[in-house]
Amino acid sequence: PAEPMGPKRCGYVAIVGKPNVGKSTLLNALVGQKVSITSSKAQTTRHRITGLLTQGATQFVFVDTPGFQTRHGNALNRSLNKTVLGAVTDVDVIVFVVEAGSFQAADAKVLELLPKNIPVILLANKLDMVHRRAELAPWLAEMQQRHPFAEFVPMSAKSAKDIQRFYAICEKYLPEQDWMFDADELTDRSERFMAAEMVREKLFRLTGDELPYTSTVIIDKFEQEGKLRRIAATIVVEREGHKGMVIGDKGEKLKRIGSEARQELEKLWGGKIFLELWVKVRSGWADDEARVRSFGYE
Ligand code: GDP
Ligand code: K
Ligand code: MG
Repeated sequence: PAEPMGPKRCGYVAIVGKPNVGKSTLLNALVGQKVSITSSKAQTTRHRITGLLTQGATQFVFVDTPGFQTRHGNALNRSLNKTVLGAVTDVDVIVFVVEAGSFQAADAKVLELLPKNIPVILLANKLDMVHRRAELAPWLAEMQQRHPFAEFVPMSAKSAKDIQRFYAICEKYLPEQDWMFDADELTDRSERFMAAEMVREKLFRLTGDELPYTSTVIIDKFEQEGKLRRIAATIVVEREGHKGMVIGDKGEKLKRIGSEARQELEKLWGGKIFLELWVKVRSGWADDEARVRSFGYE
């Protein structure tokens, strides 16, 4: 490919905010591929996930983060918050995502944590859900009192047009320097990690409200023979009673979780997958520091 025009730029863009404001949806839209799982439930994102986009002379290193937890202080939540704090230092610009027209205590908590020496873009997401646009002006005036935001961007992470506009806004905060990743790389995460995440996404999407906060997924086996991948994973839940919710009537639920995860991973990687799922109870794992670490959390 031809050398890009102009000096190369490369920099880190951290995406932060309370749970469910659309951070991971934004990351995926910016990268143009699903690198971070999403659902309507809090705690879907539990890791710092890097999504890469190289466009023209610029390489964006977007960093998705868990939603900052302000409620329960168990070991898992403490680890999630540590991940958020670790992700906002040493970046070139921070994208603080809120729902357009709304600013609650949980948003304020996140804003408080942000380093004062890094520019912050206020991204007012889910604009498509705002019916009275006129009311956004006074809301914005209020927001500007809270922090000297570098930019204010009302948009929808689900609008391709808005995403296109966002690159130019973000780009000017990235320093002129050489790229850190290959131009075609999408994420710093492994296929093994992505497989566990995809199973967890389907688990979150297909089960009721209680389950997600106390379950996780570990990969027991990941083997590749040519284009075929053989994966075995275990869904870990906290209580015996949760096991039934994951397995479902005659195993229906578990089957569906497996088949939806498999289909999406096959599409992502372009090869066939054998995916085997197990369910295991580990009482109180989310409140056990050592277990939380052993399951791959920071
Ligand atoms: P996160 O917890 O901040 O990472 O949020 P997610 O990306 O997982 O999204 C939470 C929910 O908000 C999901 O159901 C998304 O489909 C939805 N969502 C994200 N962005 C938008 C948007 O711009 N408009 C609307 N209407 N929904 C959105
Ligand atoms: K979510
Ligand atoms: Mg997320």
